[in-house]
Amino acid sequence: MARPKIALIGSGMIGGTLAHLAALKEMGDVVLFDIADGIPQGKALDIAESGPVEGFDAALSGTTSYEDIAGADVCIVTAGVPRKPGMSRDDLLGINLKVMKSVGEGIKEHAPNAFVICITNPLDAMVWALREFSGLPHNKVVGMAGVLDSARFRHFLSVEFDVSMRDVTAFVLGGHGDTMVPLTRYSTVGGIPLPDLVEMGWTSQEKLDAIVQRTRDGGAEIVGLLKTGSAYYAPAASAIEMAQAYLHDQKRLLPCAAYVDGAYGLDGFYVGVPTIIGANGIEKVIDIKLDKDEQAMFDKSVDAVKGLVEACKGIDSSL
Ligand code: TXD
Repeated sequence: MARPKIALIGSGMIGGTLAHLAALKEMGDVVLFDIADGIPQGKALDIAESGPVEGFDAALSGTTSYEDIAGADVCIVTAGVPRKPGMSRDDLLGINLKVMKSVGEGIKEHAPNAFVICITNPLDAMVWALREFSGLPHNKVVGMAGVLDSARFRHFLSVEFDVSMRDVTAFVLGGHGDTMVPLTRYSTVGGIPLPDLVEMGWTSQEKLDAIVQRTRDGGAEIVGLLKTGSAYYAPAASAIEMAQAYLHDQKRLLPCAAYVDGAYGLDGFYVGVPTIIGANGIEKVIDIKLDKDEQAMFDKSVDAVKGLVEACKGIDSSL
């Protein structure tokens, strides 16, 4: 059987890291696409030349032509401009909306059967726009944010509790932004919910609140340190986990920016929710019960995303 084909639209910091991880994990053959001629070709060749050392057989190529993504099984979209210090995700809206239009049209024409994972910010609005421009089924177009946000939450928790991060699970809902909703009630260490751990005296409410806030600010913290761009190792690893869930029909329960129609009282809207990812893309949206405070935070987050989607419609009248 032929190897799966993975098209990476955008070959910048995350795109290059995605290509490297996909090759190391032997997920399939990788095509790097970018409008900056030379970058995708150079990164593809550099990673391919690590193959003999690492011992992988994946074929890698770089291109500036959409024809080369033909028949891709998975497309991961990072094309656009990343956030610079002092710039909010929303500032990126106008620039990246235009990028989503060209990417959506390229995917529609050349890879209409692909599972498409959008990473470009502002995430929840961009994944919505990409779906609109590509016309692909909603279950095949999804945004990556929740896996990254909960990975950050898990990392901070594992350091606070001094336990392996393998034993920490975390749940993050809502939009990828300052209004994201880390759910402490559904986050656990070895199956013990975080509020119980506070009661047991393993940590304090103040410390837990600080970790929740640090999770919300996780992207900005990295931007502030790097100064010349945003995070790329953890974002790439997170999207790879989603791609693998699809390619291997793993039925993973992962938080993603998915199209929600019916659940959470929403009618046809992209926002971060727990989903099942398998061979049919987003196979299910898990509608969990929220208490009053959580619902209020979720509503606030949904409103923030709604504002962005309306702004997109104001910029591009075809939406
Ligand atoms: O959780 C998340 N979703 C995120 C999102 C976490 C971290 C970063 N996140 C966002 O991902 C970030 O705000 C950006 O919007 C994207 C990509 O971040 P990256 O760090 O990879 O940005 P780069 O290095 O600038 O790469 C972007 C590439 C660059 O090579 C451009 O030449 C290319 O995109 N680009 C295009 N490619 C194809 N087509 C078009 N139109 C295009 N425009 C720019």
